[in-house]
Amino acid sequence: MLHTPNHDYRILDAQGAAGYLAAHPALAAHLGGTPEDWTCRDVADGNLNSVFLIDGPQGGLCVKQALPYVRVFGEGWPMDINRARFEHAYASRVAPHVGTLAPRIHHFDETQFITVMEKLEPHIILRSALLAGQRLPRAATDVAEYVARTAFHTSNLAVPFERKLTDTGVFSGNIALQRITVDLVFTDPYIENPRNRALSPHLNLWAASLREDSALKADVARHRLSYLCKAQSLLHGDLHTGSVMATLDDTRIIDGEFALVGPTGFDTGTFIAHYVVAWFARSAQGGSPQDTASFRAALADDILTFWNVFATRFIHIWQEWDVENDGTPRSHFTSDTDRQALDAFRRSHVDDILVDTVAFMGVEIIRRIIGFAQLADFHMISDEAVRAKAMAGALSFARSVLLHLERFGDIRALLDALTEHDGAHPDDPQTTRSV
Ligand code: SR1
Ligand code: MG
Repeated sequence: MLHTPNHDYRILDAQGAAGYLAAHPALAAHLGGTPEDWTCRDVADGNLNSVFLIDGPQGGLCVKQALPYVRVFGEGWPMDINRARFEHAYASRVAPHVGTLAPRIHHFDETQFITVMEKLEPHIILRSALLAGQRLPRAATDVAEYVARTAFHTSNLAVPFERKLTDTGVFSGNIALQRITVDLVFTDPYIENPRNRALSPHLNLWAASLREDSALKADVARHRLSYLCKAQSLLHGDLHTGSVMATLDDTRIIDGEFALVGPTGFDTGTFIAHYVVAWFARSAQGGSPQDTASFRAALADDILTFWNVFATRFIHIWQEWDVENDGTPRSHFTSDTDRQALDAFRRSHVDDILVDTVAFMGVEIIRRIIGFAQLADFHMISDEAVRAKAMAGALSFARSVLLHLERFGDIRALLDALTEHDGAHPDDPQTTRSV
């Protein structure tokens, strides 16, 4: 039996979504005409929610509803629909800082857990673009800008701790989705769990090798604790290439339902992880060797750009910030020497975020191959043996990075390591452990 949060809650279908808009005159006015003139499409693509696009003679809208279960699994996996409230709270909290890097929200319904937002057109999901071999070079820069702004402005570097703790209080209520992350990202891939979907039998040895890797599990424990305890800034919490819609010259970040106050590197690391996955999957997606090499070079460039823009913009925003905060009180930094010391601290702070970024990237890659939530990047490869080889390369890279974090204080070292793991073999997980 389906547990719903209130008696009025109704799950929408495409017709219901159009009817919902028709019942709200301000929203219906966006579409123009009458409901008979409208077309409605179910475009749900993610794991959790319903999403509909409704077009009318004058415009379109996107209607998103939180379902009380995991959409791609069914009613057997209930899921708290209050996530929609946290997604809305997140969008509202970051809106003053991100401008048009997020879609415009027109309406939020606390009873039906429905968000009505701007229909993004002709934007496409960044992952779909990358899968089609299409480069959207602005995306990496824009997402870096988005993370730099949200991370800085929601941190103790920008605001009094009272404001920061208020955010922490609000988003610490997003318990159900933090539980998903703790389980699916940090825990399940290193145990036997029926939810795991490692490609069998090809990756059985890899899955066993991860379960038996004590050093790796201790490292992952450190990063899991960091996710739970390191309250640096408000995070998107699920910032992968499916959470970005873009054109050649416009980028929007969507889907902040996993929001929490946590380590900034979780957002940057998750985003980079999905470029790395695209890099490893590329060789098995059927292009010519030249196409593969040039697309991979572009992906590596995007990773470099993403990190460099994030680091530069984060420091610049911080340098320009002339408002009292509790992280770096102005009374401590008055002389030239003080200011030089502060600049050195800024650089070391961003260096620390890079260490976290690389670690969370590694954890995210592993869970996307061994765990429940898999990726089209690999699943579009129909030959399972070929798919397994591409996955083994990514696993080898991710594990090596996690075991040797000290080698990756520079983003270029990370990019250089990609090719070292490209030929990793699915049957031989141990050989690549020390690379
Ligand atoms: C049960 S939800 C699985 C995954 O989908 C979301 O996009 C998050 O990445 C989550 O881990
Ligand atoms: Mg999502």
